[in-house]
Amino acid sequence: MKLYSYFRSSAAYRVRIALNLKGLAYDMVSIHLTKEGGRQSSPEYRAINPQMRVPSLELADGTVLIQSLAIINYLDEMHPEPRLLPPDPIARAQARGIAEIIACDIHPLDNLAPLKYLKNPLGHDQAAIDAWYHHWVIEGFTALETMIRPGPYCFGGNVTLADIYLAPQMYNARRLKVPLDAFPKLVAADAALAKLPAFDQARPENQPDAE
Ligand SMILES: N[C@@H](CCC(=O)N[C@@H](CS)C(=O)NCC(=O)O)C(=O)O
Repeated sequence: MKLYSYFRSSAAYRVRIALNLKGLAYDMVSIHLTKEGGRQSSPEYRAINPQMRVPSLELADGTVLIQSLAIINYLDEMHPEPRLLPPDPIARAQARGIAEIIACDIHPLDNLAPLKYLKNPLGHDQAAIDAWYHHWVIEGFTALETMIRPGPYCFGGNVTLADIYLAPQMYNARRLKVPLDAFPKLVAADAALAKLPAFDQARPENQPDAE
């Protein structure tokens, strides 16, 4: 398998964690998201992923999957162990709910493309863009803080989809200097996850394209 990734992309980071948890080997192709105006916009990459975003996962037969949640669900269906969703339907829905708050309600507002759009054409300065970023992370994290039950991960002693989404979003929040004092449960779960090799190896600074 070939993963089109970028070291700082939190969506690619999620897929790297899932691949590591499943023990699946892959080749990594780095798509630099800012050099030359963003290489995700090149015609070559557009032919691979029409949305021009990372991650994309190319399977052995050349099929390309896009969107981290779809990719992770595919990996979980094809390689059920270790399972990424709790067996109990209620716990499963709760784990998915956490992943979706991050995937659907935090990350899309704070992603590269909308932040660039706030700057140009909308004309906002960096302080306003940073305030926007912090606002949506803090709003989402405030909900997540009441929802997780660290023990030590988001839902007890087994890593779930919720953890795969939490760790990259915490990395992003730290990088953009969002204060995390109000989120001790999220910080504790993230610290426990950081000790797992699958999470550590997926960290941006441990990627071959890290800068
Ligand atoms: N919902 C998508 C998000 C993919 C995405 O937006 N990736 C970002 C990096 S985290 C990207 O490639 N951005 C490029 C751009 O905005 O031009 C997923 O979960 O895979």
